[in-house]
Amino acid sequence: MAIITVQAIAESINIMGKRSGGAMKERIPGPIQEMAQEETAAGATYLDLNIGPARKDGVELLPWVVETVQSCVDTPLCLDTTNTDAMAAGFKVVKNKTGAIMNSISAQPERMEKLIPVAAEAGCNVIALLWGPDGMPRDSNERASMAVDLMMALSEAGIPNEKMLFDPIATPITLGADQIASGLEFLMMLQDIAPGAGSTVGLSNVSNGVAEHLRKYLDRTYLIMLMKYGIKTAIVNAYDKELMAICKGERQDFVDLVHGMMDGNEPDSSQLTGAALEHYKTYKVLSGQAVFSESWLNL
Ligand code: THG
Repeated sequence: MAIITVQAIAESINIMGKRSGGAMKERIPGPIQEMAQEETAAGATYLDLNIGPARKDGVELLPWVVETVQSCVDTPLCLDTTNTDAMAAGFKVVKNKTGAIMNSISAQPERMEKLIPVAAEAGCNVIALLWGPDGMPRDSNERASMAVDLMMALSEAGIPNEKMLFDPIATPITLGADQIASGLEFLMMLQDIAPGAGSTVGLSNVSNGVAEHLRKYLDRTYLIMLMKYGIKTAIVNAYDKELMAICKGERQDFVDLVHGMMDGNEPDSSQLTGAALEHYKTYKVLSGQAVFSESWLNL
């Protein structure tokens, strides 16, 4: 089988993060610059700079974070905030605008109105988040209809499909495997909806609420499942070396195992050991063939 890779959008420069959050609030460049260098060295294609809602000082904070990072690395940036004024202010100082990502435009009319002109002007890539006026889509059809709305509005502004990254919104395994299946189903439909468009997902959403030491197993196997349907980018923890190896196409044996199972080929699990067995058990849970509990790897 052909080698598949995923462009990693490194998630750790984040207002909620231990190292980066305090540094952002206090405007201390050092920790943020170190993280930018570490994430870049780990193989990140983009650096997500997430200031959250930043209601008070976002228009000042995001440009500061952008300039802080740009002064030490050339890695393309992914600006992540729900504050539309901060997003516009951040893009003003981005050096490589056409290589950057706006994270994100959702299917909420006021966000579309404010941000689409900013994205069109910058010529950047855009994450089209499938989150509507009524919140989270319930199934793949609702995802498809939101995707059509977003694609039409982006196209009208002159943004080509190739600059769009659709995010079907990953949901935690604790909410059940049906929602996970519906996100995957949407990815299967994407090239019919928006030919040439890309995709992304906040990977670690899948393991939200699960004990910290177990999260990485869910994230890694889920990424391999997304790769079957051509996920182009993913927002990931670049400090997880094994996950980055999957992104870089260096774990072909595990990709073949999980994709084989997705095609209905049941391996002889008594022959599996180590990480292969972990992927096997985790796939069973993520696909809904086994019920999720925090002891899934021990069963
Ligand atoms: N889709 C899109 N953008 C997104 C998300 C998405 N942006 C935000 C989020 N989801 C993805 N980013 C993160 C960033 C950090 C963590 C998870 C997702 C995270 N942080 C550590 C934790 O909570 O354990 C804390 C790290 C620390 O303390 O340093 O998990 O879905 N388009």
